[in-house]
Amino acid sequence: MSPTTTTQPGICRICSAHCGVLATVTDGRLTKVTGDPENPMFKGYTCAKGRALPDIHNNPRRLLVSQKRGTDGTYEAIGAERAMDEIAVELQQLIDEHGPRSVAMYLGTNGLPYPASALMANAFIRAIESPMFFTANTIDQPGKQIALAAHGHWLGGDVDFHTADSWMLIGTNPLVSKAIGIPGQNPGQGLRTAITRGMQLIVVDPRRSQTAARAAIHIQPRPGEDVSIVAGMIKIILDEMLYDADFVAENASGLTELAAAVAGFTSGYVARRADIPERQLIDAARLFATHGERRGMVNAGTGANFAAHGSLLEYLCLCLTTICGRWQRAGEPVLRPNTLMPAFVAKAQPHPPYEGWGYGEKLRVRDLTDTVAGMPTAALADEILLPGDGQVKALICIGGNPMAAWPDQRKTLRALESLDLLVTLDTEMSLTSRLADYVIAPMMQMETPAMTMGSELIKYYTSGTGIPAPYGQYVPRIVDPPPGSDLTEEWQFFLGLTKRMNLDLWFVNFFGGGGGRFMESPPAIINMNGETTLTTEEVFEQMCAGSRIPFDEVRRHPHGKIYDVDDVVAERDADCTARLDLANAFMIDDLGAVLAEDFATARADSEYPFRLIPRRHGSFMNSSGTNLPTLNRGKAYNPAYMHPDSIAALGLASGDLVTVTSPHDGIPSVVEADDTLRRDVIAMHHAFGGLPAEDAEVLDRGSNVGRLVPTDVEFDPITGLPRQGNIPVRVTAGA
Ligand SMILES: Nc1nc2c(c(=O)[nH]1)N[C@H]1C(S)=C(S)[C@@H](COP(=O)(O)OP(=O)(O)OC[C@H]3O[C@@H](n4cnc5c(=O)[nH]c(N)nc54)[C@H](O)[C@@H]3O)O[C@H]1N2
Ligand SMILES: Nc1nc2c(c(=O)[nH]1)N[C@H]1C(S)=C(S)[C@@H](COP(=O)(O)OP(=O)(O)OC[C@H]3O[C@@H](n4cnc5c(=O)[nH]c(N)nc54)[C@H](O)[C@@H]3O)O[C@H]1N2
Ligand code: SF4
Ligand SMILES: [Mo]
Repeated sequence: MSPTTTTQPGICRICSAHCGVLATVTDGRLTKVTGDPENPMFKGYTCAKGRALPDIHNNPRRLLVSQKRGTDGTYEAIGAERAMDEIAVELQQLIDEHGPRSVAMYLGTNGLPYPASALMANAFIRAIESPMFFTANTIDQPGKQIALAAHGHWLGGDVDFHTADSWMLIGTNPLVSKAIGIPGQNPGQGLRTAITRGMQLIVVDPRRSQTAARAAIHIQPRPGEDVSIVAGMIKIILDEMLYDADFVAENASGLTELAAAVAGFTSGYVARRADIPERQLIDAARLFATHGERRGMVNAGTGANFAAHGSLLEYLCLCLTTICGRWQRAGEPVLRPNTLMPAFVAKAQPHPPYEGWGYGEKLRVRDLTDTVAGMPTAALADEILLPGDGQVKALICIGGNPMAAWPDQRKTLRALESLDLLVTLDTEMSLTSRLADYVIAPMMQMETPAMTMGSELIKYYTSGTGIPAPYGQYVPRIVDPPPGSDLTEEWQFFLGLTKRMNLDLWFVNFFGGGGGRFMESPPAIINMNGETTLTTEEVFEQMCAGSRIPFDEVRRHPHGKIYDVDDVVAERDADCTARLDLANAFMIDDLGAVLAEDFATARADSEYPFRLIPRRHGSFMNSSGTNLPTLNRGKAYNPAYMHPDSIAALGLASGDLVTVTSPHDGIPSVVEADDTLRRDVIAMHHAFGGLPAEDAEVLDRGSNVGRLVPTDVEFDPITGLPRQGNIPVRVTAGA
């Protein structure tokens, strides 16, 4: 019999680009994923991760049935419904005995592909009235939302990269990460076109990254000096009167205080501190402020955010953008009008600053609180370990991998092992699943209906993200779950618990983090009580109620469509008095603290002569996919990349086993020559490695960078984000 083959449009949601793809199913198996030339937004573009979706689906390590841990530590299969019965009983017991705060939830990066899952998980935790809802956001770049709260937003939205004259990227490599700045929809092509058009790119990165290699100016500083660099650029732009005085007079307050606060960051001082040519800093400031029609923005990424003072860095990026007047103005097109989310009126005016932290649930450690960025994930292990009222006893992890990705791996291990109940929803026996009482096996990307709402929503978290067009796509399930499997859609797991626990379940139709504060129409509340026969498509319909383009219309265009939304930014309201704040008291204080740092002594620490910085792997999304031979090409570890001269100076050779030691802990690794790095820097991909006892398997698993990071030594006092980058380390021979 000849095989039956169908090919139809799908959406890859491994990263926030949400590429429209073509998925081929042969005899009930996903066999091929390629770009979709008929997709008007992506025009056939995909990356290696998207094209590996068949291997990801058919991965022999994939869980096809949920697992339950026995008393001897081994796992056996359990039906999803049965697992829900047991988990509901255990959760109820914990809540009765210890209160709702004893149950916590953690949503990781694989919440993104399944918009109904994040929403329903959040609805569940609210239904049990636990405040302990955590996401990966607070170990990512929570300073972005903190900065927006402190500075205020521009209601006209972002400037378009595709028409900009200059752009500055700090500690981000969007050609690989597709995360920010250069729109993630074929960023290589987008950047090429922009440069041909005459756009001048400035990149600040201790590594000559793929993006930095294309820059007009690549500043290659010591890691962790981004605050000084941006403060120095602001000073030059103010001193030389290159800023947009009219825009500032009308829309901002605090210019005098900002000028005073950056006064100490002279170009000579910044050059010495960051170890960069003074001339380059001046050139970069002038270029950014004056090139062409003076359009373009500045965005920072994980590299810059992890190196301490992330909230301040993000705040200064907003200040630089604002003093140069780099926001979309009245009469210009709205860059990211919603499609599957509600229409809104973009206006050329500020939304004033608002309270961003210090409210809501208090953590029992480090004076941390809930914030606009969410609860501080770096403190969740402490909340599990610390006895007493409010102690967390149960954790539900959705599409996240704490053992691979949280800071302080040993502490995380102690915490997870001490839980009364650990449940993961994961496609495989991840490092975290291996400690879980129950592992719920979910359906995967092409087995579930999909839509692009997530790629619209992301713009509310920070500027420089999201699909820059009125684009939308919906696709139904493309392939059935494998024969013999017992898989659940994640949102149904939460609905299942809710029913068993007799809870009132309602959800807001999109899940907006801090950004929800400046959406025009409040999210609709949908009551899910008594729903028993709902499909994912129906949940999506509810989520899209009130969308700018009706869900039905989007559904009619399986290859995705860019809609003819002819929206321009409206004039400011006559009575608008709101102002963007250039001198938030916390931020100005923190800038003073940076200036007061004794940077020379900190650097002269001969015990830890290198600084370890993060970088993303082109083939993997964090810990996902690292065990797939098609993606890892036989190298399943994360090397310690070093400049060849530095390797030689240590008497080592590329490929040697080494130990990388920070003041907190040590990990094994393998050195690999990389001449794109500064000589005083080591770069490693995070989220690799096994459990601490498995260090000998470094060549098969890599090693865990998070183990080098303490959570309670240097951390952002608002978000709890520890210093996950610019980590002082030494490298010694032998693992
Ligand atoms: N030292 C250091 N630490 C870091 C970082 C760093 O650069 N350096 N980066 C930080 C950042 S930015 C982030 S976002 C976090 C990431 O933190 P996490 O989100 O916690 O980590 P991931 O590795 O992305 O976890 C993804 C999990 O989802 C599972 N998975 C894969 N596909 C699916 C699916 O379809 N459904 C479900 N349910 N699960 C699936 C994978 O098996 C894996 O266990 O880590 C942070 N930690
Ligand atoms: N292929 C792939 N794509 C991904 C991911 C992935 O794992 N793989 N992860 C996704 C996630 S969860 C996120 S949060 C985003 C992250 O997206 P990005 O923030 O763009 O992450 P990277 O690509 O690692 O780029 C960070 C850059 O910062 C530089 N850097 C390190 N330290 C410093 C410093 O102190 N100062 C400065 N100026 N630069 C520094 C590094 O050299 C690196 O080039 O990517 C997303 N996309
Ligand atoms: S860029 Fe992101 S969404 Fe597009 S194919 Fe690659 S992983 Fe998938
Ligand atoms: Mo992230």
